Amino acid sequence: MATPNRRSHVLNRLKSIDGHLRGVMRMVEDDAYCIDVIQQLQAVQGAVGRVASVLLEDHLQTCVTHAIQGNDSDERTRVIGELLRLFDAGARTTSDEVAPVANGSIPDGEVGGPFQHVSEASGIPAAVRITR
Ligand SMILES: [Cu+2]
Repeated sequence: MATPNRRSHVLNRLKSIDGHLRGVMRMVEDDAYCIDVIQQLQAVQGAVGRVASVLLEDHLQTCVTHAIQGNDSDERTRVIGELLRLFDAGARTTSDEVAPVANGSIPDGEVGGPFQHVSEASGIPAAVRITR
C-alpha cells in the first residue's frame, strides 16, 4: 500500500492526465489536425506510464521489500511471481507493438505491411514494459 503522501501525489498526476485527456477529446470534437491529436495522445500515454513507474517504485520499496525481508516464504514467492507476470505481460505487449521490417521493405503479399497496432488488452503502461 502506498503512503498517503504518495497516494495524493499519484492522484494529482492522474487528475492532471484526466484534464489533458479531456483537452484531447475537445480537440477531436473540434476536428483538430490528426497529427496534433496523436501527439497529445502520446503525451498522455507517456504521463500514464510515468504514474505507473511511480507506483511500481513505491511497490518495490514497500510491499516487495517487506516481503523479501520477512519470514513468509509463500508471500515472497507471491510478490516475485506478480512482478514476473507484470514483466512478462509488458514484454509481450512491447513485442506486439511494431514488428521490425526486414531490409527496410515490406514483404510481398502482406497487405498493409508488418506493422501491428499496440495491444490494448494487457493494459500495461509503456513505462512498465521491457524496452528492447
Ligand atoms: Cu505494493
